[in-house]
Amino acid sequence: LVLVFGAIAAWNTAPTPASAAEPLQSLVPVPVSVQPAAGVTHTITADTRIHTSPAAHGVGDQLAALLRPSTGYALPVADTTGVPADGITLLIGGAPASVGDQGYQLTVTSAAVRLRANTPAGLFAGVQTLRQLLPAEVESRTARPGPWTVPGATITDHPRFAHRGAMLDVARHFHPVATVKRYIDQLALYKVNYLHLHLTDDQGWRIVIDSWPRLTAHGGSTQVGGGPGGYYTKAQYQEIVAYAAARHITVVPEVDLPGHTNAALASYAELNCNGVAPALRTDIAVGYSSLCVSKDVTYTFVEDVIREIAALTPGPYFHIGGDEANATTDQEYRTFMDRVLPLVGKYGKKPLGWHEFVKTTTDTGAVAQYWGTTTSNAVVRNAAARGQKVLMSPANKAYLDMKYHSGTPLGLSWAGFIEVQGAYDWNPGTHVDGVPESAVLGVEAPLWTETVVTPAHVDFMAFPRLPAIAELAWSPWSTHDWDAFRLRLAAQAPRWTALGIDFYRSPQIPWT
Ligand code: TNX
Repeated sequence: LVLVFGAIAAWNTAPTPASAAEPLQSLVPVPVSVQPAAGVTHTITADTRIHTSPAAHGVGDQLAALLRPSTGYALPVADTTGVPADGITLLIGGAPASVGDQGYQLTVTSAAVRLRANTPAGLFAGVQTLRQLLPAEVESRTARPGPWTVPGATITDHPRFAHRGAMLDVARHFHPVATVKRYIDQLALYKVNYLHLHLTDDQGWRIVIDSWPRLTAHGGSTQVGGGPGGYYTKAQYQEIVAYAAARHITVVPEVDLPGHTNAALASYAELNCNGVAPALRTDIAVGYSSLCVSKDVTYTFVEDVIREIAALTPGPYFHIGGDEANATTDQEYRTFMDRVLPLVGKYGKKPLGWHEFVKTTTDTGAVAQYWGTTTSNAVVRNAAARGQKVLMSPANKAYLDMKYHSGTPLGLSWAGFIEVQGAYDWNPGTHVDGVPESAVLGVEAPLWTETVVTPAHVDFMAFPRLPAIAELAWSPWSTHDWDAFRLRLAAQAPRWTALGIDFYRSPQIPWT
């Protein structure tokens, strides 16, 4: 009996909290296909070995590192050329073609666990599924009693969208490397594969640019509310990029241009049309600042910044911001983008930006990030008609900085309150008129940080909405079912607790 995704939806029509406790029915994001092997389980023991094909060795080491602290087992990882009869085997190759370059097939029998994919990224995604099939205590960093039992099944899975993103605003409040790494770990568990870092804004510039050192020395010295701010050295930034890459997450750097630039304008008087540097700002107003579009030094500055950051960026995108440029006229905005977008290409990157910018270019490699609150938008509709791709981040659905309800202690509410069901119940492939699924590159959940200061704040705003958005980005729409999702989400909570994630206990979810 093969339960394809349609059958899973049917299977979940009469869910009970007891059935949701079954790990095969508790996966987030829900897989494409789950075929349970009734009555079969596999138990990881002190004797379990991890066998890997050579290209899978790195993911095997990551699986072992994940399992060793809680199990207390040695879990040696060794290369194999065959398919051993026992233990956990990770193989590159031999997965069905349907899983593509990001999917995997996981087979659990009483004798063995076998995970196959066509790429290390696919294997890594499969490891996240295996992780969720183990008891939540597997997330503990100290030894737990187990038993470490996995339900028998064959799971065949691949993502709906290639681009599954999250954004962290490190400009409004600076978030140190450790906080970003913690977020990366959380993203990996839900198969998110892009981390967009909003590195610059009116209140702070957060990455060293060697040719313009005052950007961080002065422009990085404060933040919203007037705290000390901070910034990443290039070495620290590279540490983040490498940490993400090891988890198959690509960092997208954003330098917000030409607005949202007060920190740069305050650092260098010559970037201002009047030649006068404004004071640093620690309030949360938007739309008042702009680089001087008519000065050549502006483009020297922008090219230096793009060149230096592109050199630290293995990924394909450079995010140029482009939002809320209310201090420039439409013509100035176009003049600016006409000069800046080619610079992104000059340094080997594709331009990504908040959707406004895409009105200035017909480049089909340019990606528009939709952040509007309506389902009809001429800029993105026209972009899709021209063959450009859209990244979906509708503010009234996907913004993790919106309050859950009027009493939420953190967050803003300009795009509305977003409870868990609101974050989950929309379809990225049909959300905006004239932007069909084929024009949608993926989905991103942005976390702006005007009110988000600590790692606990990040946890509270991201959980449980981040997993909801991650499921929209990964799982086929045919699996979409709020009644089933809320039970699967509830079953994730013990895992968050084991990970030390202090989540919002939404009354919409039957937490156990
Ligand atoms: C709008 S969304 C902004 C940000 C704010 C955010 C707060 C967008 C492209 N710009 O500058 O931080 O709202 O929710």
